[in-house]
Amino acid sequence: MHIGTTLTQFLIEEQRHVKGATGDFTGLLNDVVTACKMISNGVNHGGLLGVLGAAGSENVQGEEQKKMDVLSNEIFLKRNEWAGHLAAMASEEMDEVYQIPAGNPRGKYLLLFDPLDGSSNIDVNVSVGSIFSILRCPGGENVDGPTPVEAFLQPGVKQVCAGYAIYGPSTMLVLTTGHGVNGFTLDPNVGEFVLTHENMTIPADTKEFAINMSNYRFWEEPVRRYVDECLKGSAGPRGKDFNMRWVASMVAEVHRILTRGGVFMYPMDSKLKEKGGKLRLMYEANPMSFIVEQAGGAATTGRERIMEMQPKGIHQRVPVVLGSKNEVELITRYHTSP
Ligand code: AHM
Ligand code: MG
Repeated sequence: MHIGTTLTQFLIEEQRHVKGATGDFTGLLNDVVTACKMISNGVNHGGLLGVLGAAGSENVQGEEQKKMDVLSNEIFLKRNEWAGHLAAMASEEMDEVYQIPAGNPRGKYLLLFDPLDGSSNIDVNVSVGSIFSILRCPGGENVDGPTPVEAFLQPGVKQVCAGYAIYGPSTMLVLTTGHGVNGFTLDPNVGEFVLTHENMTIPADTKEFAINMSNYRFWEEPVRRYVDECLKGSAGPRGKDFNMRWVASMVAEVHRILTRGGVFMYPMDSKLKEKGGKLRLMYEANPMSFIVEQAGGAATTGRERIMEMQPKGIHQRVPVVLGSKNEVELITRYHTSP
């Protein structure tokens, strides 16, 4: 593969290396990619299309939904329900599992997504993104009746593919199928994603961290210790000066880390105890962990590897520490053997 390869070409080439591949997975990814292009178009036109602002509803998590949240969710469902690649879908924006409508063929995969992550940023014209994860459905397309929620409750190590689209100054799609991470940029004149970032890797060391500092007083001791040490700079135990960033858009944060290294944390804190954390295991933490690990980084809750967790529910939340390997290992050590 070379710089300039289109995403369609890339997927077909990948499929050629898989013995007995039916083209189902390639077809599914094509539909996911089309959904991302359509959302990108909506996000880019923003106020011109009247899609900014609140929708006047709440999602299953009790969060205010933006018009673009609702629209993006609809786009993901409609693009992916018809082709026969999926047994069911699950979305951060929907309470229940979404069943493939009667009359449409069923397939062997499960699609999970956060249709518009970081959507609180959309009205202020800051980068947002879509995150997705693909699993195999146990029993495949031969399950009778509705696909049960239990089918989705697989640890992150079982993911077949994970990716995100970032709607920033340019729209990019970043993808892993377990053989490294590749980034594609949307050429708006042609309407195709083109390979621009081959084999993305995260350096093991960094001098940059990302955390919502306003939660300092709610954090647990290991996180305070880590951040305090970073803030002490070259005079402190870390012996180097650190820089801090917080976009409040996980996709933008992970993208920065894939580009130049760093560590991102949304740790456990005293006001999140009951919920289990801020970010969702199935739609945010698992797909981003898969991408980060495939790029040579690490991802834990502070205590355990995220991708090995046995999910208890589709909307489960978890603490997240991910990015440059040595930094994530240090933070995890502070939690596990203080
Ligand atoms: P969302 O899925 O409702 O958009 O929430 C997830 C977002 C992440 O993208 C981001 O890292 C975090 O929430 C920002 O949280 P905060 O508002 O505390 O800065
Ligand atoms: Mg989200």
